[in-house]
Amino acid sequence: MFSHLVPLLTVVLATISSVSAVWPAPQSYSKGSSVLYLHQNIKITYNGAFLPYTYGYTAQGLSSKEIVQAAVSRALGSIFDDKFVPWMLKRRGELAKFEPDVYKGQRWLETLQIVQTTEDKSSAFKPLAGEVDESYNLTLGTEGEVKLTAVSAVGILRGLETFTQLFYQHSSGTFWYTPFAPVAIQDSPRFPHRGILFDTARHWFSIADIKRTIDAMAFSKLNRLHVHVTDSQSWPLVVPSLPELSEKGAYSPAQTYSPADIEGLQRYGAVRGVQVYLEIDMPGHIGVVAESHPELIVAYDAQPYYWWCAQPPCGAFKLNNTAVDSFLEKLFDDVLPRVAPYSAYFHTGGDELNANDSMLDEGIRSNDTEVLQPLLQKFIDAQHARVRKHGLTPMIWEEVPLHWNVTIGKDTVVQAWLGADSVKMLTGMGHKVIDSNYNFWYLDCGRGQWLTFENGEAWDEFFPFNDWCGPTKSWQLIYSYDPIANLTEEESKLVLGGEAAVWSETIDGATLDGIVWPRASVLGEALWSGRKDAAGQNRSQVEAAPRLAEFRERLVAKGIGAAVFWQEWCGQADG
Ligand code: CP6
Repeated sequence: MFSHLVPLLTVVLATISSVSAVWPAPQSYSKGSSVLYLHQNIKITYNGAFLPYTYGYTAQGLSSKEIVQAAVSRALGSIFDDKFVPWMLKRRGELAKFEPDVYKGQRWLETLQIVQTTEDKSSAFKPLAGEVDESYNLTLGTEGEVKLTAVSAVGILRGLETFTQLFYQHSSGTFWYTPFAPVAIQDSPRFPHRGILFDTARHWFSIADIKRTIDAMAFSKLNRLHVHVTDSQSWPLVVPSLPELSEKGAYSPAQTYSPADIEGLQRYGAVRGVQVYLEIDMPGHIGVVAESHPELIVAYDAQPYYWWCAQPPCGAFKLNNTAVDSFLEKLFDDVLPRVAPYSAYFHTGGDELNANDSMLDEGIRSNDTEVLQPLLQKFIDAQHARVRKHGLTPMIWEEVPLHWNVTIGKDTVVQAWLGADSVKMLTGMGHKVIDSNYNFWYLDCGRGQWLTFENGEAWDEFFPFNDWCGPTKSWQLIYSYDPIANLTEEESKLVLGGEAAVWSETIDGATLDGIVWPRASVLGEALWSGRKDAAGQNRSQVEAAPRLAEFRERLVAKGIGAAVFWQEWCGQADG
């Protein structure tokens, strides 16, 4: 019955012994079969000068040198501390065939020469898409000479992540080696915006959870963490000039983010080449503000919820209201200057606004889109003017221009989620776009998010699957999606990249890692390497699978609880 699977399995097994599991795949990669051992006191030079490093060193400022220094400390730490033995070759005695004989002709890698060819601009650690060149060249000669060259410090960070993936710990315990010398890698990202959307409103996540996520992102060459920090369910963001928002709106006093927490996360990301930026979703998805400012919100308690919003509780800002406007002036004047030193962007939401909400607004009393459109236009214009005034670039969900016909600036980045047609339309209109196609890149799907009921009565018989967007998006499905597949060259240029969505209705800190990893790393390869290989062919999941399996083991070695995606047997060496 399963005989059709046999050829496929054979192909998978045949590729494994030659794996060198760099993930995401570099644009160009050649390797040999000579062994080089990594010296534990390896000397590092940075632009010709000796670069001291200590394990656990963290950058204090944001100078290029400190950032490179900290990245070197982390890279060597992960090689020497993660204790990563090549798992797929150690099964059933295969390790002996793969591992070098430590008593024969050792060549040592004693110096790593790092060269950065241009000075970083002041915006280097909070870049707009395309503002920082992340490319790098990495060569390891057979005599142990190693050179990493990049245009920017962030490029050096990317190259160091690749460097760590070339090494294994020897099973004897005291040697670290690469069996792939000589190595020549030239690498650069296909898309500048490679992110994760992280919802901290449906569930609150600890700072440790978010930092661990940033670690795994940097390892996967993902570079944007979009924090969807508020929604109708909770307001964890402490705003000093409006303390009642989190006092009344957080799930508990402990489940909040202080300004210092946010700044700490932004700095943690910045030194790893991951920009952390915030979204405060409005005018919908903001019901929780009614806990402290009921006069600004409509439909918070409206029933049944599905007449007013996509998921309970509802709640939207009144669209044409001076009190709302002064509130937002105060909110933005507090939040935006705090995040601006570390973000280029601020996302003002705009998704899933339900026209019925304004029927409950005593100043409007209408759900006629002809009436609402100019009011929404004015609302968006005002918020985006505030974002720009504080030196940030606005981001927004696709419904604002596509569903509501609101005109937005050409600087604004539009986040699409409803499908490839939206990307086509938006780029056709000349907008910059990031793609979060929910049919492929929503990591929360397929988890029974919904309790379908009315008046206390369950609809179990009608909706036993209880999903908005199930089934679960497999890594293969995530891998298969090409955000530019049906676009013209002109349109493709406007696609800055994409984000995997981690909506957190059914995710908390205890289950986070296994839901996000390694699937977000698969998005990492789709956006860093691109869907197509150098020959213009779609990348093969058969080639990717063993590499991803090794990458997943490296994530686990770093303390990330990444999910398993095939049985152990599949990773065995042939022969
Ligand atoms: N929350 C917010 C959500 C979703 C969106 N916005 C969402 C909608 C549909 C699916 C999954 C998530 N939970 N604020 C849409 C962008 Cl299938």
